[in-house]
Amino acid sequence: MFRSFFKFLKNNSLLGLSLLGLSSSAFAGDAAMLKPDDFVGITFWLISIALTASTAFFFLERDRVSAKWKTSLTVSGLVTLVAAVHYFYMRDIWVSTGTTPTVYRYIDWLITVPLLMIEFYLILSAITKVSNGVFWRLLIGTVVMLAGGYAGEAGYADVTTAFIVGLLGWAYILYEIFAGEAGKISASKAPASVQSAFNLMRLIVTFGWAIYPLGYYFGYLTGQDPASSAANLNVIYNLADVLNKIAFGVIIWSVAVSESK
Ligand SMILES: *C/C=C(C)/C=C/C=C(C)/C=C/C1=C(C)CCCC1(C)C
Repeated sequence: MFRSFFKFLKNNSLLGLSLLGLSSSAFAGDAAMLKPDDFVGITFWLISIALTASTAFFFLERDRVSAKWKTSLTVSGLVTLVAAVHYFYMRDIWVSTGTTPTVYRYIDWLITVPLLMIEFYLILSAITKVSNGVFWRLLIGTVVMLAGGYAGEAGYADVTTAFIVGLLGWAYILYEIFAGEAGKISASKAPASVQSAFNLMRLIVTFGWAIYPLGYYFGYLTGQDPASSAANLNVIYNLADVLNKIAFGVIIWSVAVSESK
Protein backbone atom coordinates (compact mmCIF):
# COMPACT_ATOMS: atom_id res chain seq x y z
CA MET A 1 0.00 0.00 0.00
CA PHE A 2 2.68 2.52 1.05
CA ARG A 3 5.10 1.07 -1.44
CA SER A 4 2.94 1.90 -4.42
CA PHE A 5 2.31 5.40 -3.11
CA PHE A 6 6.00 6.19 -2.92
CA LYS A 7 6.84 4.44 -6.16
CA PHE A 8 6.00 7.36 -8.37
CA LEU A 9 7.93 9.82 -6.24
CA LYS A 10 11.19 9.65 -8.12
CA ASN A 11 14.59 10.45 -6.65
CA ASN A 12 15.16 13.80 -8.27
CA SER A 13 11.71 15.18 -7.75
CA LEU A 14 12.01 14.26 -4.06
CA LEU A 15 15.28 16.12 -3.67
CA GLY A 16 13.98 19.10 -5.63
CA LEU A 17 10.84 19.33 -3.52
CA SER A 18 12.88 19.07 -0.33
CA LEU A 19 15.14 21.91 -1.30
CA LEU A 20 12.16 24.04 -2.28
CA GLY A 21 10.41 23.41 1.03
CA LEU A 22 13.57 24.02 3.01
CA SER A 23 14.57 27.21 1.26
CA SER A 24 11.16 28.77 1.89
CA SER A 25 11.16 27.79 5.56
CA ALA A 26 14.75 28.89 6.08
CA PHE A 27 13.52 32.48 5.98
CA ALA A 28 10.45 31.98 8.14
CA GLY A 29 9.69 34.76 10.61
CA ASP A 30 11.86 37.81 11.17
CA ALA A 31 14.96 35.84 11.99
CA ALA A 32 16.62 37.15 15.14
CA MET A 33 20.38 36.64 15.35
CA LEU A 34 21.71 33.62 17.14
CA LYS A 35 23.70 34.74 20.20
CA PRO A 36 27.05 33.07 20.89
CA ASP A 37 25.94 32.11 24.43
CA ASP A 38 22.55 30.71 23.41
CA PHE A 39 23.50 27.05 23.64
CA VAL A 40 19.99 25.72 23.19
CA GLY A 41 19.68 27.93 20.09
CA ILE A 42 22.96 26.48 18.82
CA THR A 43 21.59 22.93 19.17
CA PHE A 44 18.47 23.98 17.21
CA TRP A 45 20.73 25.40 14.52
CA LEU A 46 23.08 22.39 14.29
CA ILE A 47 20.22 19.93 14.17
CA SER A 48 18.24 21.81 11.52
CA ILE A 49 21.27 21.69 9.23
CA ALA A 50 22.13 18.07 10.08
CA LEU A 51 18.54 17.07 9.27
CA THR A 52 18.76 18.86 5.92
CA ALA A 53 22.00 17.09 5.02
CA SER A 54 20.58 13.73 6.15
CA THR A 55 17.58 14.23 3.88
CA ALA A 56 19.80 14.71 0.83
CA PHE A 57 21.88 11.71 1.91
CA PHE A 58 18.97 9.28 2.31
CA PHE A 59 17.34 10.30 -0.98
CA LEU A 60 20.61 10.06 -2.94
CA GLU A 61 21.50 6.70 -1.39
CA ARG A 62 18.30 5.14 -2.72
CA ASP A 63 20.26 4.55 -5.93
CA ARG A 64 22.65 2.19 -4.17
CA VAL A 65 20.18 -0.22 -2.61
CA SER A 66 18.03 -2.97 -4.10
CA ALA A 67 14.38 -2.32 -4.97
CA LYS A 68 12.80 -3.66 -1.80
CA TRP A 69 14.84 -1.31 0.40
CA LYS A 70 14.20 1.87 -1.55
CA THR A 71 10.93 2.70 0.18
CA SER A 72 12.61 2.42 3.58
CA LEU A 73 15.22 5.00 2.57
CA THR A 74 12.51 7.22 1.12
CA VAL A 75 10.66 7.12 4.45
CA SER A 76 13.86 7.91 6.37
CA GLY A 77 14.41 10.91 4.12
CA LEU A 78 10.83 12.07 4.62
CA VAL A 79 11.25 11.86 8.40
CA THR A 80 14.34 14.08 8.31
CA LEU A 81 12.76 16.41 5.73
CA VAL A 82 9.60 16.99 7.79
CA ALA A 83 11.70 17.51 10.90
CA ALA A 84 14.12 19.88 9.13
CA VAL A 85 11.28 22.14 8.02
CA HIS A 86 9.89 22.24 11.57
CA TYR A 87 13.33 22.85 13.04
CA PHE A 88 13.76 25.99 10.95
CA TYR A 89 10.59 27.38 12.52
CA MET A 90 11.35 26.10 16.02
CA ARG A 91 14.83 27.58 15.87
CA ASP A 92 13.44 31.01 15.01
CA ILE A 93 10.93 30.86 17.85
CA TRP A 94 13.55 29.84 20.36
CA VAL A 95 16.17 32.33 19.18
CA SER A 96 13.79 35.29 19.04
CA THR A 97 11.60 34.59 22.11
CA GLY A 98 13.38 31.98 24.29
CA THR A 99 10.11 30.06 24.58
CA THR A 100 9.30 26.42 23.84
CA PRO A 101 7.87 25.87 20.32
CA THR A 102 5.37 23.28 21.57
CA VAL A 103 2.84 23.35 18.74
CA TYR A 104 5.47 22.96 15.97
CA ARG A 105 7.18 20.21 17.96
CA TYR A 106 3.99 18.19 18.22
CA ILE A 107 2.93 18.73 14.59
CA ASP A 108 6.36 17.43 13.64
CA TRP A 109 5.98 14.39 15.91
CA LEU A 110 2.46 13.74 14.66
CA ILE A 111 3.87 13.25 11.16
CA THR A 112 7.30 11.76 11.86
CA VAL A 113 6.39 9.19 14.54
CA PRO A 114 3.79 7.46 12.30
CA LEU A 115 6.39 7.52 9.50
CA LEU A 116 8.79 5.70 11.83
CA MET A 117 6.00 3.19 12.52
CA ILE A 118 5.64 2.68 8.75
CA GLU A 119 9.37 2.00 8.73
CA PHE A 120 8.91 -0.88 11.19
CA TYR A 121 6.13 -2.23 9.08
CA LEU A 122 8.22 -1.99 5.90
CA ILE A 123 11.21 -3.76 7.42
CA LEU A 124 8.96 -6.64 8.43
CA SER A 125 7.10 -6.70 5.10
CA ALA A 126 10.40 -6.85 3.21
CA ILE A 127 10.77 -10.40 4.50
CA THR A 128 7.34 -11.78 5.35
CA LYS A 129 3.62 -11.13 5.12
CA VAL A 130 2.45 -8.75 7.84
CA SER A 131 -1.15 -7.89 8.63
CA ASN A 132 -2.19 -4.23 8.43
CA GLY A 133 -3.32 -4.59 12.04
CA VAL A 134 0.32 -4.26 13.17
CA PHE A 135 0.56 -0.82 11.62
CA TRP A 136 -2.80 0.36 12.96
CA ARG A 137 -2.06 -0.78 16.51
CA LEU A 138 1.29 1.00 16.47
CA LEU A 139 -0.52 4.09 15.19
CA ILE A 140 -3.12 3.99 17.97
CA GLY A 141 -0.36 3.82 20.58
CA THR A 142 1.33 6.79 18.91
CA VAL A 143 -1.81 8.94 18.89
CA VAL A 144 -2.52 8.26 22.59
CA MET A 145 1.11 9.00 23.50
CA LEU A 146 1.21 12.30 21.61
CA ALA A 147 -2.29 13.44 22.58
CA GLY A 148 -1.38 12.96 26.24
CA GLY A 149 1.90 14.83 25.87
CA TYR A 150 0.35 17.72 23.95
CA ALA A 151 -2.56 18.13 26.38
CA GLY A 152 -0.04 18.43 29.21
CA GLU A 153 2.49 20.71 27.50
CA ALA A 154 -0.07 23.04 25.92
CA GLY A 155 -1.97 23.46 29.19
CA TYR A 156 -5.17 21.54 28.32
CA ALA A 157 -4.75 19.01 31.10
CA ASP A 158 -2.98 18.49 34.38
CA VAL A 159 0.72 17.90 33.53
CA THR A 160 1.00 14.74 35.63
CA THR A 161 -2.22 13.08 34.45
CA ALA A 162 -1.37 13.90 30.82
CA PHE A 163 2.10 12.44 31.34
CA ILE A 164 0.63 9.16 32.58
CA VAL A 165 -1.71 8.96 29.55
CA GLY A 166 1.29 9.53 27.27
CA LEU A 167 3.29 6.84 29.06
CA LEU A 168 0.42 4.36 28.59
CA GLY A 169 0.43 5.00 24.82
CA TRP A 170 4.18 4.36 24.70
CA ALA A 171 3.81 1.20 26.83
CA TYR A 172 1.30 -0.11 24.30
CA ILE A 173 3.78 0.46 21.45
CA LEU A 174 6.48 -1.37 23.41
CA TYR A 175 4.09 -4.25 24.07
CA GLU A 176 3.30 -4.57 20.35
CA ILE A 177 6.92 -4.62 19.20
CA PHE A 178 8.16 -6.95 21.95
CA ALA A 179 5.29 -9.31 22.69
CA GLY A 180 2.60 -8.60 20.09
CA GLU A 181 2.30 -9.71 16.46
CA ALA A 182 5.20 -7.54 15.26
CA GLY A 183 7.51 -9.02 17.88
CA LYS A 184 6.57 -12.61 17.05
CA ILE A 185 7.03 -12.16 13.31
CA SER A 186 10.50 -10.79 13.69
CA ALA A 187 11.50 -13.49 16.15
CA SER A 188 10.44 -16.39 13.97
CA LYS A 189 10.75 -15.56 10.29
CA ALA A 190 13.41 -12.95 9.68
CA PRO A 191 16.94 -13.57 8.35
CA ALA A 192 19.70 -12.75 10.85
CA SER A 193 20.58 -9.33 9.46
CA VAL A 194 16.98 -8.14 9.48
CA GLN A 195 16.49 -9.57 12.95
CA SER A 196 19.44 -7.60 14.25
CA ALA A 197 18.13 -4.44 12.58
CA PHE A 198 14.74 -5.05 14.14
CA ASN A 199 16.35 -5.58 17.55
CA LEU A 200 18.28 -2.35 17.17
CA MET A 201 15.12 -0.52 16.27
CA ARG A 202 13.45 -1.95 19.35
CA LEU A 203 16.30 -0.66 21.47
CA ILE A 204 15.80 2.74 19.90
CA VAL A 205 12.08 2.76 20.66
CA THR A 206 12.86 1.68 24.25
CA PHE A 207 15.92 3.72 25.19
CA GLY A 208 16.05 6.38 22.48
CA TRP A 209 12.39 7.23 22.93
CA ALA A 210 12.73 7.17 26.74
CA ILE A 211 14.66 10.43 26.39
CA TYR A 212 11.43 12.28 25.46
CA PRO A 213 9.53 11.54 28.70
CA LEU A 214 12.74 12.50 30.53
CA GLY A 215 12.62 15.85 28.74
CA TYR A 216 8.98 16.24 29.73
CA TYR A 217 9.87 15.35 33.31
CA PHE A 218 12.68 17.91 33.53
CA GLY A 219 10.55 20.49 31.74
CA TYR A 220 7.34 20.22 33.76
CA LEU A 221 7.48 17.88 36.72
CA THR A 222 10.39 19.03 38.87
CA GLY A 223 8.31 21.73 40.60
CA GLN A 224 10.25 24.51 38.82
CA ASP A 225 8.46 27.15 36.76
CA PRO A 226 8.23 25.67 33.19
CA ALA A 227 9.48 28.97 31.72
CA SER A 228 12.75 28.56 33.61
CA SER A 229 13.16 24.89 32.74
CA ALA A 230 12.42 25.50 29.02
CA ALA A 231 16.14 25.22 28.20
CA ASN A 232 16.35 21.73 29.76
CA LEU A 233 13.22 20.60 27.96
CA ASN A 234 14.36 21.78 24.53
CA VAL A 235 17.93 20.59 24.73
CA ILE A 236 16.76 17.10 25.78
CA TYR A 237 14.12 16.91 23.01
CA ASN A 238 16.67 18.14 20.45
CA LEU A 239 19.25 15.53 21.36
CA ALA A 240 16.56 12.85 21.31
CA ASP A 241 15.67 13.83 17.75
CA VAL A 242 19.26 13.41 16.55
CA LEU A 243 19.25 9.85 17.81
CA ASN A 244 15.74 8.89 16.82
CA LYS A 245 15.57 10.52 13.42
CA ILE A 246 19.12 10.66 12.04
CA ALA A 247 20.71 7.66 13.78
CA PHE A 248 17.59 5.57 13.23
CA GLY A 249 17.76 6.37 9.49
CA VAL A 250 21.45 5.52 9.37
CA ILE A 251 20.78 2.10 10.91
CA ILE A 252 18.22 1.35 8.23
CA TRP A 253 20.56 2.66 5.56
CA SER A 254 23.40 0.38 6.72
CA VAL A 255 21.18 -2.72 6.76
CA ALA A 256 19.78 -1.79 3.35
CA VAL A 257 23.27 -1.39 1.88
CA SER A 258 24.59 -4.65 3.31
CA GLU A 259 21.44 -6.59 2.32
CA SER A 260 21.71 -5.21 -1.22
CA LYS A 261 25.22 -6.58 -1.87
C1 LIG B 1 11.01 12.07 15.74
C2 LIG B 1 10.27 12.19 16.93
C3 LIG B 1 10.07 11.19 17.83
C4 LIG B 1 10.63 9.81 17.64
C5 LIG B 1 9.28 11.53 18.97
C6 LIG B 1 8.96 10.69 19.96
C7 LIG B 1 8.24 11.15 21.07
C8 LIG B 1 7.96 10.42 22.21
C9 LIG B 1 8.41 9.01 22.35
C10 LIG B 1 7.23 11.07 23.27
C11 LIG B 1 6.90 10.50 24.42
C12 LIG B 1 6.16 11.06 25.56
C13 LIG B 1 5.77 10.18 26.55
C14 LIG B 1 6.17 8.73 26.53
C15 LIG B 1 4.95 10.60 27.73
C16 LIG B 1 4.25 11.90 27.51
C17 LIG B 1 5.15 12.93 26.98
C18 LIG B 1 5.78 12.54 25.63
C19 LIG B 1 4.78 12.89 24.55
C20 LIG B 1 7.01 13.43 25.52
